[in-house]
Amino acid sequence: MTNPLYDALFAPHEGKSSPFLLLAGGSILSHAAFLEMVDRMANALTALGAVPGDRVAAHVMKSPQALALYAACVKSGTVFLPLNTSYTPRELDYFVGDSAAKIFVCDPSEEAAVHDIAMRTGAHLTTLGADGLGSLTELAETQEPNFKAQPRSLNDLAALLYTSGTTGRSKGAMLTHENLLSNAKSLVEAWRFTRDDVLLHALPIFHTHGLFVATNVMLLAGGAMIFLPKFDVETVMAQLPKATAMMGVPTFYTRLLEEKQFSSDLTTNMRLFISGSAPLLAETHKKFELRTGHRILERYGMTETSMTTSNPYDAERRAGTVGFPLPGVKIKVCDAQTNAEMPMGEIGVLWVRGPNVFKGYWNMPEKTREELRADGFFITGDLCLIDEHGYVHIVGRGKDLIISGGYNIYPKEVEMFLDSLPGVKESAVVGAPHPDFGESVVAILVAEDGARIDAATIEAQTKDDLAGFKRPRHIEVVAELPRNTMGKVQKNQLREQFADVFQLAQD
Ligand code: MCA
Ligand code: AMP
Repeated sequence: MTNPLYDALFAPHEGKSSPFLLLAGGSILSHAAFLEMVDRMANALTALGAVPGDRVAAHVMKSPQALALYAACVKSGTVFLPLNTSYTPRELDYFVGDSAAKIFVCDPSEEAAVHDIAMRTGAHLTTLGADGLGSLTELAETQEPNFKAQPRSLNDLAALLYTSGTTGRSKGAMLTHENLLSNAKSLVEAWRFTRDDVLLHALPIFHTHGLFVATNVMLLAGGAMIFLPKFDVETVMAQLPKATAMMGVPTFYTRLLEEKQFSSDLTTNMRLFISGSAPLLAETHKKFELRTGHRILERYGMTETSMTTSNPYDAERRAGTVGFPLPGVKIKVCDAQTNAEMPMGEIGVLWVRGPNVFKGYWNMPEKTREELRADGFFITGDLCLIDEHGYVHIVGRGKDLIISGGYNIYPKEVEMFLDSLPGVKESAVVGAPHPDFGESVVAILVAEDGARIDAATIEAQTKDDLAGFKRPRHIEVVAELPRNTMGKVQKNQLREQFADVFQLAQD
């Protein structure tokens, strides 16, 4: 038996001195050196008691060692569970507990704050910092630099990625070796990646975009990555001339366009700019082409499905569309109420089927049945239409979701937190257009009878418990929320009412 992901993504590079990670400060980590790190790390995980199938939760900053941890999970047959670095201990508690993680890797600075979580859930706590140091790497350094890849089947889990849900409770999407491998293969081909490519990697590695779309594609193609800790516009501009491709969320592109010095002189070596995770405004697409001569290639996907559609590499990349289904992926557009397939050109909910579609939600069979049908189609909740040329347009969301700078926020989760604060009777959370993040969070609150609440106090109360990107950036206290005759809060009315708050704040 083999290990499908390891065999395809990592094994071909064993012993190769080819560059893999080009790091800030100029040092280069070869494929061979990276794989040696992976073997030591896999031995360390085993020494800590992890066996194939166990979940390894990672709340760690981006570093070569953090990437090696992902690879070590693949090689040891354990299930990698990456967690957004901005999650607070309150949020981490749920993920570590729900997944019954065997190992919980955290940043050394938060060890004391999450100690109780590990005690309560029975996870073994170990540390890894942004500098690559911590108790996990200390243990890894004492281990042998060889580890035999553990046998796995295509249907075995490789990763568990939590995505928030409309009910306010996050769902763990179970991703198999086949899901990740089939998608990486499609993308390498669709986007023509080869070993000559150098990808500018400024995305976080705890989500599908930076981890699977970017990293798996580069591993399969055999190229190198300029591996930056985060998106910093100055650094990105300085590194662009050395890169051939970049993947980013729309905020990357709008931030680059805001820089006067950003010009085609910096992009002559580039062959491809890719955007996804949130809608790229047609206006940004056009401005980018005017400035650089490059037409950004927009694609569309989800944690549950990895990538499903992409604009073409060779044919026309159409602004405001996400292109065509990838090879092997079947899509259809269905009526939200009847599930009947819609005629071409009409708006409905996008359904997806293919080897890329996940196995279901961890420990949530009912939720899985609701969204992943017996015939293999996954109901994305995104509203789209397919035009007469076959291009898919994402025109909205059937789900109550805000996407801020590429991060998803489910209003229900924030509302549940706000409702629990002293003096708050109820709340409604909506997204409003934001010049930098695309969309951002607005909270509208009603005080309990006789209580006084104000925006500043509420804001302060969100600091310790809500990840930064989820925190409302505008808070309004009102006498009552608008409701329809059925008593349902009229979110569309609130969205309209607060549509300008971030624009006005900028003027
Ligand atoms: C950071 N902050 C944010 C965001 N990011 N607030 C709202 N939305 C955000 N996205 C807040 C922090 O909490 C902090 O707040 C302040 O901004 C500065 O933090 P910093 O880390 O310096 O922020 P930044 O460097 O400006 O980050 C913005 C960013 C980053 C570069 C756009 O968010 C980013 O890299 N986003 C990529 C997300 C991504 O990879 N998504 C893929 C999901 P305070 O000052 O109050 O503390 S996968 C997916 O969606 C599917 C599968 C797909 O199709 O790809
Ligand atoms: P996540 O659950 O974090 O994987 O985010 C997936 C969601 O991001 C999708 O359901 C879409 O709503 C959105 N998304 C991803 N790519 C695009 C895109 N190119 N255009 C519009 N929305 C997108």
